[in-house]
Amino acid sequence: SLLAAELPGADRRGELDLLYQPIVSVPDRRAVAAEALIRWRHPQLGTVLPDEFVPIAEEAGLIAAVGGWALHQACRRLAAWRAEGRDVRVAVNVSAAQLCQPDFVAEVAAVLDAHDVPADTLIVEVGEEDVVADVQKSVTALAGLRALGVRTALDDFGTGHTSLTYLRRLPVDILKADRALVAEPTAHGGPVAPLADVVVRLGERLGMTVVAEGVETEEQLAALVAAGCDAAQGYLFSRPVPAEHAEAFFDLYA
Ligand code: G
Ligand code: G
Ligand code: MN
Ligand code: NA
Repeated sequence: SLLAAELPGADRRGELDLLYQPIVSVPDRRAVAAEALIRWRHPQLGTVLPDEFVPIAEEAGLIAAVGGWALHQACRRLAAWRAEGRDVRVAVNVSAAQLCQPDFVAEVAAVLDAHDVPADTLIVEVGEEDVVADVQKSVTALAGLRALGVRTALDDFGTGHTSLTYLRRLPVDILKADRALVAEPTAHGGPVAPLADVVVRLGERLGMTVVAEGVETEEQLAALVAAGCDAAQGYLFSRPVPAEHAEAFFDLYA
């Protein structure tokens, strides 16, 4: 395809970009992290979204290059924000092909070192469906990241095929409840959406922090707070925005 032919070198041509979406603790609504979301600014086609080009990158064997660019760029931004005294963490999305490369954990260690950022300020997100693709390799890589001090997150949770016994084995610190769960109607018009409520309790019982994705309304937020959710992300707080706009969400240390 045209995209597959043009993706090589998109990083060098300056066509890749990262937007950031704040993740806020609730109910206090304090921004605690920013998720980095990649965009390809194609000179003719305009903005190409990751759902379209990440699978192409994976098929063309380019995911290590694209993912490596995103990891570097996100850590550079994280280092700059922390140098300004901002109390922030950054979450990076990683696909299965990238996570399961034998040198991935070493690459993360090298990038953290190069930008001199504390490991516990980086969050690596991997999709539930990505983990299922190779559970053993994923567990090994996630455990390796954790051994570095990096935080790990299971993305899009509740829509894929992770069994509860697998979930128990996964070395993840954070459960990101997919926006489909958040959008579920509340029961009998009451305050609690049943599926989101169950995911919050599940995370609690497994000792994982729960982040609700795709929060768009105050009603959804209220239901999540009632359930005891730790953090939330979504258009209610902010769309994904350029770094210079995202930084305003983060407090400077006193
Ligand atoms: O930004 P948007 O909501 O359109 O993201 C859509 C999907 O693309 C999400 O599932 C997200 O995890 C994924 N994604 C965003 N940025 C990256 C990235 O840098 N690398 C990988 N592998 N996936 C990404
Ligand atoms: O799969 P992942 O969670 O990494 O991707 C996040 C995707 O969800 C991005 O494409 C982002 O643009 C999108 N997103 C973020 N917040 C909201 C929201 O409140 N509503 C909807 N519909 N999409 C959102
Ligand atoms: Mn994500
Ligand atoms: Na998600």
